[in-house]
Amino acid sequence: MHVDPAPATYVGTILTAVRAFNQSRVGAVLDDADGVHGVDATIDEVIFPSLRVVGTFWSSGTIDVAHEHMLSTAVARWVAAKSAVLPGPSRKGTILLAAGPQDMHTLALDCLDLLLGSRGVEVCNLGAQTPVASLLLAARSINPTAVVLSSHTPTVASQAVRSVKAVAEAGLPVYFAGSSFASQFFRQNTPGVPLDGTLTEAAQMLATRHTTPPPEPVSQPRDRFRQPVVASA
Ligand code: B12
Repeated sequence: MHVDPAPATYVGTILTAVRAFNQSRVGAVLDDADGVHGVDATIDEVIFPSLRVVGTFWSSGTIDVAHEHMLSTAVARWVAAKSAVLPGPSRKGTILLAAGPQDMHTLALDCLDLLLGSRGVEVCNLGAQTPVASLLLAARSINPTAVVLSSHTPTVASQAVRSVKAVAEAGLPVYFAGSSFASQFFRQNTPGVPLDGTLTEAAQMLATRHTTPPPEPVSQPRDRFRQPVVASA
């Protein structure tokens, strides 16, 4: 009997590929995981755990920063390829995404972008190191239904908090995510709503709360007048 591997199994395979600098293998493993478990689980249960392990190994000196860079590039390529073949948005409302003014960590934002896109949500993703003034400029221009600000570098968290405050002062619903906001000090000084759960939960919540589905197709007039089928004797 064939049993599909659990999502966690792919993490070990990715780590082996990362150690061997086998970038194409990382992409192939993500394709396999996606084929079996779908894009939501691939992001939450394969990509994120792999990033955490590689981040921990890098900070403890077990692997080189080159390994971390290689995994980051492989993930970015995979997410971009998946995003490129999505159909256009079908829901009403645009979600604006941005990293903090000093923050180069964009992978989680790109993954959220993909998960929102796969739900038919229009996204405007400003990416890394978005200055506060530029974030407000984009917000004024597209009038988003919600803004998500991410930051993963606690040393630059105060700048990210400033972005969140500026968006809240502009009267827009604002969410924040990433390890920079783990500290209670920042949480107490940050308006907005934390996204602490999985990316799938965040995408689902943003889609349902801040965007609306396309209108239901109008029922076919022919159906209304269709005669009930009478069984013949
Ligand atoms: C990839 C990576 C990089 C890449 C980023 C590439 C890219 N395009 O994104 C590069 C190489 C550029 C990089 C640079 C740096 N990095 Co780095 N990086 C990482 C790594 C491995 C993954 C980051 C990530 O995407 N995390 C996403 C997930 C995996 O993080 P998480 O905290 O578990 O997420 C949970 C929640 O917070 C939430 N969440 C998190 N993000 C988001 C986003 C959204 C939208 C939502 C809804 C939810 C959500 O979901 C998860 C729960 O289910 C992390 C390791 C780690 N554990 O995060 C280090 C890490 C964040 N980096 C770190 C550091 C120190 C740096 C540098 C300062 C290194 C240096 N000396 O130059 C620079 C900072 C540059 C800058 N100014 O921003 C440290 C931060 C240390 C700390 N906490 O104090 C970490 C934790 C590594 C470590 N273990 O030490 N990094």
